[in-house]
Order: sequence, then C-alpha cells, then structure tokens
Amino acid sequence: MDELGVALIGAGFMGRAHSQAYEIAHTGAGADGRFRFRREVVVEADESRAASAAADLGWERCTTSWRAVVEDPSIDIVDICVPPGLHAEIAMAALEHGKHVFCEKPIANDLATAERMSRAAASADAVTQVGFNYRNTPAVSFARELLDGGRLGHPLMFRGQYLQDAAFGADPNRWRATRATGGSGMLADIGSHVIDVAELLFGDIVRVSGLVRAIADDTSGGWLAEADRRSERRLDDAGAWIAEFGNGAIGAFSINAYSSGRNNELSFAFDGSLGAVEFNWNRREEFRVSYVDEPADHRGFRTIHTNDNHPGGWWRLAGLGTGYIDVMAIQFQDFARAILDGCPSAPDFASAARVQRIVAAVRHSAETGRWVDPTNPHLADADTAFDAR
Ligand code: SOE
Repeated sequence: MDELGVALIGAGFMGRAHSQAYEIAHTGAGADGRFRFRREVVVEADESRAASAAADLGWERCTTSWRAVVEDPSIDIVDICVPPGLHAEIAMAALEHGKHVFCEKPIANDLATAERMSRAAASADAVTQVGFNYRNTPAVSFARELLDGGRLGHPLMFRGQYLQDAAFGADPNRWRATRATGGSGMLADIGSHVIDVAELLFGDIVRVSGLVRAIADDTSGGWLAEADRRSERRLDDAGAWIAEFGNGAIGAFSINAYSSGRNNELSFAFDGSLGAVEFNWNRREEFRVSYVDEPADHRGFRTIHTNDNHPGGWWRLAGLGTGYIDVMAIQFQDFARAILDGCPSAPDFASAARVQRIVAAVRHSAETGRWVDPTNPHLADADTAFDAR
C-alpha cells in the first residue's frame, strides 16, 4: 500500500470537509487497498487556529507557513482550501517543488490567473485535480456512462441550475463578497460547478449570452441596478445565461445565492434523442430517466436509486446514501489512483481553467450585452479589466 502524505492549506468549511474525506477515502467502500492518505500537516495563518484544527481533525502537526510545507520532503500532496484569490501563489510554489496539487474551485478569480496555473501544471511533473466534486456523484457518473454509451442518443438540450439560500442573512462583507478578500462571485463559486457538469456531459460550450445581478446592500433587498453594480465594481450573486454546445445542443443555465428554500440545489435535466435524465443534488440518490423506446403505456420518467451497480456507488443497498464527504472521498480516490498510475486526473488545472473561461465569457456577455465565444482571445484581458473590488 502506498502512503501519500498530505498538507492541507486552510481548515475552514472546505478544509474540514476535505479532512474528513481523506479519513474515509482509503477505507471507504470504493477503496481498493492501493493507498492510504497520511494527514501530515494542516496550515492556518493563525497559530491557535492551526493548533485547534490539527487537534480537532487529527492531523499529525500544524504550521502557519504554507511555504514550509510546499518544500517539505515528507509531503506528496498539497491540498489548497483557502479563498480563490490565494490559490495561484500556493499552487505554483507547490508545483515548482514537485508536489501533486489538489485545489478547490474556482481555481482562480480571473481567467488570466487560471491559465497561468494551467500552464504551470502542464510543465510540472505532478498530478493536479480541482474540487468539482459533484461530477463524482454516482448518479452524475451514470448519466455520463449512458450518454457515452449512446443509450440516450444525441444531446439535444441541457438545463442546469445551482440555487442556494446561503446568502440570506450572511455577512455582506464576507470574504466571498469581493475579489479583494479572495472572493470570486457566485458565477465562479457555484456557477463553475454547473458549468463543469454541463461540459462533462454535453461537451464544450462554444458561445454564451447572459445576465448577472448583485444584491443591493440597502434594506430593500432587491437587485442593485446593473449600472450601479458595474460602477461599484461589485461581483455577482446571481446569473442567467443561454449557451450553444459544439455538438449543436443548446442550454439554459441559472445560478442564485438568494434562492429561498433551495438549500444546495445543484440540479440539471437534459434531453437526448433517445431519452432524458433529471438530477437534483438535494435528492442525489435518485436518478430519473425516460427512454423514448418505452412502450406507449409506460411513457414518462422512472426513478432509479443508485447503488454499487452505478459508477462510484459504494453500497449494494440503495438508499443508504452518498453524502457530501463521501463524494469528496470518491474524488480523492480518483486523485490517488492517478498519482499512483502516473496519469492525468480529472478535472485537472486545464479543465478548471476552461471552466474559468466560460465564467469569464458569461461575465463579458453581461457587460457587453452580446454573445461571447469563450475562445475570444481578448477575454482574459476583459476579465481582468473588470477587476471588481
Ligand atoms: C458556496 O456556498 C459553496 O460553499 C461552494 O463554494 C461549494 O463548492 C459547494 O460545494 C457548496 O456551496
């Protein structure tokens, strides 16, 4: 069994989730006995936070210096769980020291930085992976398997959304609110997840047309007027866009951090020429599918509950549940196997930079009111120019 020493940079909400996922990744039902993760060191800027994280989460030691751990010969993996504005410096240093790097999404706050990270990864002798964990949900992997196997025919239409109510009552000055504090806007924070899943299933998006909104700070609670959002250089809290895929399919997307009652609703429905699928993370054990060739008196959707007959499924007994931590553990199992097999993992830095390109394209469309082709060579400059505070 190979032991992989991990350094966790950041022990906030996501770092604590990752820590638990490392604990079960080499013992969980999906493990194959080839590896285990040694939770070696946890990094927090504040010494007392670092010490309590190490004690609470069971890491061997702690430090306040990420620079020390990226040079530490006992570390194989650097796992970056700090705000997106801080990812690049840490990831590039870790890659320079030959570390395998797992980075939370979005990989960066702007396209130019994302592509700089992707280029560094391409020239490094290391495996990279980015935390688009929802693609590892067994139901999503099964949808991909059916599409790749032709069982659903040609992709026709993808309708995806990521709706949350987490922002209601949240601190308007939380780190997510501005780029200056490392925030990326909700288009990059949660929109990146639905873009990753959409392109995983339907292939590359070739043009987008969209709108974004930011919440007004006053007591009205309505949207800030777009002119004011732009003049105040505010990030987005919501967005809606349409898209065309390279295979001719069309798509409609919406994200909103102020969507009452939605909890953590990453959901999609897509239509193929031979069948259709529906998925909602809030009911992630359910996989709803309709086949065109069903008998006429059986038309409609059937609901399948995923189990170990589905890709990444852990349990023979359907309905036992695959949780947020379990899905992260599945992604870490993929990461470990890629490292041991010496092959690229997915989604890697290049994939994440592509997602950032779509985010930038939607933002640019909202700024210009025009359709935007993500391969537009000026997109990175336009994205950096809108350097929201
Ligand atoms: C945003 O609220 C967020 O924490 C995302 O940043 C995570 O990626 C998602 O898994 C849960 O919601």
